[in-house]
Amino acid sequence: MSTTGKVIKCKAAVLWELKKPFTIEEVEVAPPKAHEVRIKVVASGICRSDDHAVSGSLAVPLPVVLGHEAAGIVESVGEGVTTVKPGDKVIPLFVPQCEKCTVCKHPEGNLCLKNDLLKCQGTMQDGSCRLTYKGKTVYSFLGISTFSQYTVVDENAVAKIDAAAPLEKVCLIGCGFSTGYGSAVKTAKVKPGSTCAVFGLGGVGLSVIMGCKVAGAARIIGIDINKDKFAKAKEAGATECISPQDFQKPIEEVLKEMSGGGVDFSFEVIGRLDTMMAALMCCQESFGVSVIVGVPPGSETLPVSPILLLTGRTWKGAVFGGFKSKDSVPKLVTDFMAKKFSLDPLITHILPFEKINEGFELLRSGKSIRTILTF
Ligand code: CND
Ligand code: ZN
Ligand code: ZN
Repeated sequence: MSTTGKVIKCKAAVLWELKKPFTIEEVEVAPPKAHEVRIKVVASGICRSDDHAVSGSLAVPLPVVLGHEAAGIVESVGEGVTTVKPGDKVIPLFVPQCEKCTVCKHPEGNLCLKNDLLKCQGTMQDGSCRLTYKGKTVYSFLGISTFSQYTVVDENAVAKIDAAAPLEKVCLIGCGFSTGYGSAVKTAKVKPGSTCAVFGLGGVGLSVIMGCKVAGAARIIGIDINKDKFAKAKEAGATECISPQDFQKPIEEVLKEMSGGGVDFSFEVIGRLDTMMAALMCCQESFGVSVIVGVPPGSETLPVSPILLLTGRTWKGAVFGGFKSKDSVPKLVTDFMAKKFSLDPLITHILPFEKINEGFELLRSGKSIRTILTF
């Protein structure tokens, strides 16, 4: 029996309170309105940004259904939708691409003004929500809420992908892989023969390393306090790995010595202010480029000496690796299918969706890179 046009009752992981476990609830998912798409989620990765929302360091309205790194199949579409149809394999986009705003029209910009990342209102683009629990509003996360068997997204926040793509792998193209890889190849524009330093060897950090390698970096130095991450980092392309805890002096000094005066490119892929400073300071003072990838606690700021930039360093950052989402995601999936990169080094655990709390514990304890939840 077709579900088109009807409310779907299904399971979703609801976060009712900060710092508490998710509970699996039966929620109602409204049909898509005009220019919206309802998706049957097939796989969703767990990214640290989801955990930042659980801890409160990324402020979101509650109750909420989190999740922003997924792949699924279109169940039905609202009026006027032309770019996807029921049955299409798709990846929801936590940064939309409306094609109409000043950012979308700019050749380099990717943070479409329709995004919900900066305000975190927890709604669809029209200001309302499609998920409810016993009739009461459940907020959306970044417009896509993928920890649910079904979700509704705006048409500009979903990309059709290759029908042969394995969804339980390419879901990582929805965030972790693209964010890291793009930070290296697109935001930093890593050059052949260069030396790179990558702070934080989680799923996003490993993807930065893969990008540095593809761009032809000669040395890729991985930095993490958890040495269990070193083996995977080397598998992804790191040439050496170090822990700040093994040195008496600040890690930026260690990296300057290792690189003969400063690295060409550095990446902060943790989300801490102290490592953002260390990453900035370890890059060469005249031509070094430092990229912020990690999401810092929203309320915190850094005192920075402008001299650090006056000498010629470049300090930048990017969301979703600087990629224009709707244009780039299908191409990244095509590249994956052509074996231009592998997602296997990122996937350490696969769990049924109901075990979502176990998946978050694996992330918090440093035991996983990416856990993929299957629905
Ligand atoms: P994950 O937690 O898997 O990795 C972080 C790594 O940093 C872990 O291996 C830690 O051991 C390590 N670490 C923690 N503290 C330190 C420290 N003081 N010194 C050195 N290493 C340390 O996280 P992830 O890879 O999923 O995400 C990384 C960051 O990227 C995180 O802040 C997340 O919110 C952010 C992000 C950004 C974007 C974007 O669009 N810019 C998208 N998704 C995630
Ligand atoms: Zn993410
Ligand atoms: Zn736009």
